[in-house]
Amino acid sequence: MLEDTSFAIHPEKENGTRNQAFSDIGKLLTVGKKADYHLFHCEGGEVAIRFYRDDIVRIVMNPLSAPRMEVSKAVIAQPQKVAVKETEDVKEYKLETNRLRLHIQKAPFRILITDQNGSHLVAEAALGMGSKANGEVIAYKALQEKDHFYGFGEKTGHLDKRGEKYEMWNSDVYAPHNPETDPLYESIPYFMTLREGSAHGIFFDNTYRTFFDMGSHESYYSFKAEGGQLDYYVFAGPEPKTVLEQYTYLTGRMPLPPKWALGYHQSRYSYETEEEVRELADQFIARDIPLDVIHLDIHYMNGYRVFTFDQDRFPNPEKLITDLREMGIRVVPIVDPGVKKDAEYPIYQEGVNQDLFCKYIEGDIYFGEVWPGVSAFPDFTDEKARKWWGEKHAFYTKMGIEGIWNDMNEPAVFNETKTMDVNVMHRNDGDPTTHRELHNVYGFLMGQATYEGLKEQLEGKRPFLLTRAGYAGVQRYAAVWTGDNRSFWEHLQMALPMIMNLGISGVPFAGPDVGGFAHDTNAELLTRWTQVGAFTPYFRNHSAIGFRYQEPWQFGEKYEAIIKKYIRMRYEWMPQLYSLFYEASKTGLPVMRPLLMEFPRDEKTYNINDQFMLGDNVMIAPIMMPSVTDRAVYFPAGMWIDVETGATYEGNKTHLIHAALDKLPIFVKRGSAIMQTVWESNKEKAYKILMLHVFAGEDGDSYQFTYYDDDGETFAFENGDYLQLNIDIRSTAERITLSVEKSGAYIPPYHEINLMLVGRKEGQHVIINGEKCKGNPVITLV
Ligand code: MIG
Repeated sequence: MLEDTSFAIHPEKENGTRNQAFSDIGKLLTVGKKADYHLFHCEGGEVAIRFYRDDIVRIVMNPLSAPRMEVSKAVIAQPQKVAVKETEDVKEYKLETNRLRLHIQKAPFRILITDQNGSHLVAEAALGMGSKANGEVIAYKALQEKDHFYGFGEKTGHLDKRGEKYEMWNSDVYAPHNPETDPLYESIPYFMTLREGSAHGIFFDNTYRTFFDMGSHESYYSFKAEGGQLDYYVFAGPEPKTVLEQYTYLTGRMPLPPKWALGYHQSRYSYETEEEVRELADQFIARDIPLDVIHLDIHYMNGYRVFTFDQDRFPNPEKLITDLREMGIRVVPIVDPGVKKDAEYPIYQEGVNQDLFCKYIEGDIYFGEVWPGVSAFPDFTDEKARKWWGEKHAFYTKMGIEGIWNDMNEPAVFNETKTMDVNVMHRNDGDPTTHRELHNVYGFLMGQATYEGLKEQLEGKRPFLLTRAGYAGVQRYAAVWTGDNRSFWEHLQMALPMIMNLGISGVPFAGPDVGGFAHDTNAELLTRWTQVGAFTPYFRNHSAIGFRYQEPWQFGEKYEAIIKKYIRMRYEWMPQLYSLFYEASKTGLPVMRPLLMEFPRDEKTYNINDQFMLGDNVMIAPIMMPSVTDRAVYFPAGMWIDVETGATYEGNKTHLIHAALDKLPIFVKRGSAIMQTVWESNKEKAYKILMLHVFAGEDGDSYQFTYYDDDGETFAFENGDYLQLNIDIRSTAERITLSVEKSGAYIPPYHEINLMLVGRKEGQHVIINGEKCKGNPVITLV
C-alpha cells in the first residue's frame, strides 16, 4: 500500500543497501595501556584485550567509542593478576602468558591466538572483525577442515554443529522443534571447537540478538550481534574438559541440588484439583513406583494469578503439601512472570505502587497478554524488583514448598513478536537500556530473583528451580528443561544431543519432557523414553492438556513393569548420580557427556548422537526407534562390560547389541566401578545399603573416582558435613587393590560398603587399604 505513495522512493531504500556494508576494523593507530588491559585504537573502532587467567582472554571491540569493560550478568569471575609478556616489532604486537599467545597484527588489525606452542586456536579470516552502520558487530574466524563445534546451549539437530547457523533470541516455540527450528528458549552464545583432539572455546558475551554461522563458507565461520560490542572470551583448553572448567570458572557452576530434585518428577498440564493430585500420589505409593515431585501447572492458580491458589480446586494447599511430604513427595508449582492487571490483586497493586514493572521510557507500564489476560511484567533487571519477587515466594515456602518451576520467562507474550516490545526501557540496575538489549537475560534474571528468594526463605535448605528460558550462566540458579517437545521418536532422539550440548554449555542439570509434551504418546515410546530419562540429569514426565495421560501405568501392566524398573533404577543409581552432580558443582563437568569428552582423540566419537557417557566410565546406548530391538553400538578404546549380562565388548569397534523392550544397554569400563543402592520405600529414600560394583580389571587397569554423600538437603556440607571417599582401584592378574581415602564429617545411615566383584578372574585376590579380604569384601566407614 505504501508503495503507491512517495514511500516508494524513500531515501532509506537506497541507503539501506549501503548501510549494510561491512566495515573492517582497519589499521592500528595507537596503543594504550590501562591498569590491567591493553587498548588498541584502530581506524574502525577500539579494541581492549584483558586476560582473566593465563588461559582465558577477553577481547572487546567497540566500533563507536572506548570499549566498555563492564560485564554482562553471565560473568562472575574477576580478572586475576596475569603475567603477560609484551613484545613489539614493526608488524605486530605480541602478548604472551604461560598458556596463550596473541599475535596482534598492525595493518590491518588482526588477532591470532595460539597456544603456548604456537598451534593456532583462533585465527581471523581474510575478513577481520568489524561493524556495520546499522549497529551490527561481527567477527570472522578462520575455519579449519578438521573443526567440529559443540555447545550453543539448547539447539535442535545433531551433536556436532559444524555447518549450522544459529540465532540467540529466547523464544517460546510450541511449533514442532524441527531440525531447522531456531531459536528456542535459551540463549547461550558459547561454543567449543574440537580440532584433532584439542579443544578451545569462545563465549560471545552479547545479550542482544546474536547469530552464529558455522559453515556457510568453506574458509571461515562468523558470529555477530544486532547491537552492543563485539565482546568475547577465548578459553585455551586444550581438552574438552579443561574448556568447560574455564568457561564455568567465568560464568559459574550449578550449586549442588537437593537430592530429591534428582529423583523422578511427575507432571501434567495440569493436575487440576487437590483430589486429582492426591489420587496421583496414592497411585504411585500403591504401585510402589518411586516419586519425589509432583508439579502443579497453571490450573492451581486463581485466574492464573501468580502467588495464589484457586480456592475451589485447591481448598487446602498447606494440608496437601504436608500430607504428600509424609509420603515422600514434594510439590513444585509453576510461576510465570506475567502479573494480571487487576486493581484488586495485591501483587499487581504492589508492583504498580512500588514501581516494579517493566515500563517504556515515557513512563507507561508495558502490558502484554498471557494466561491471566492483560498482564504487567516485573523488571527483573532491577535489584529492587528482583528482591520483591524473591520475597513474594514466602507465599509458597511457608507452605513447605522448596522448589519452583519458571515458565514463559523468555518472556513469552501472546502477540505477533511473541515477546515484550523491544523498546521497553529496563532499569538495568541503574544503567537503563532497552528490552532489545536485555531480552535474552530476562528469564535468567527471573531465575536469579527466584533462586535467591527461595534460598533466603528456606533457611539452610537447598532450593530447586526449573526454568525454561535462560542465558549463559543460568546453571547458577536453575535446572533447564527443553520446553515443548512432542511425543515423537524423533524428539526422543533429538533430546540426547540437545542435553549433551547443554552440558557442554555449562548446564549440567537438564532434561526433556519424558514421554513428550504435545501429542499422544504411546506405550513403546513412553517405555523407551523412560529408560533414557532414568539417566538424563533431569528426569520429569510431563504432558500437555488435551493429549493422552502418560503416567507410568497408563498403558497396562506389561509396560508399567518396565517403566517401574527404570524409575527404580534411577534410585538404585542415585549414589553414583549424586557423586557426579557433586563433581559438576565443583568443576562444571556435566553428568551426561558426549563420548568425545572422554575420548577426544577418537574421531569416531565426534558426532555420536545416540549414545552418551554418564561420568567417565559408564556408557549408555538406548534404543530410540519403534519396533527395534537390536542396534549398533560404538565402543571407544577399552573393554566394556554389560552391567546386566556381564558380557564383555572390545573397544575401538562397533558391536551389534540386542535390547528387548525391557532392556537399556548400559556398559561399564573394565577395571572401573559404580556405586549403587537398593530401592526401599518412597518415604525413606536415604540409602542404608551401599554397594560398590567393581568390574574386575586385568593387568594394568586402574581407575580413580570420588564418591560423595551428605544429608542431601541442607548446605551443611559447605562446613565440612559431607562424606567423601577417594577410591583408587588397580588390577593385576593376581589382585585387585583398592585404596579408599575418607574425608569429611558426615556420618551416613550406612556404616559400610559392600564390594561386589563383577568378572573376577580365578586367583585374583582383593586387597582393601593394604588388607587382604576373606569372604565378602566390605569397606568399613566407621
Ligand atoms: O504452553 O503452563 O512449556 O511445560 O505445561 C503453554 C502450561 C504454557 C508451556 C510450558 C509447558 C507448560 C505450559 N506452558
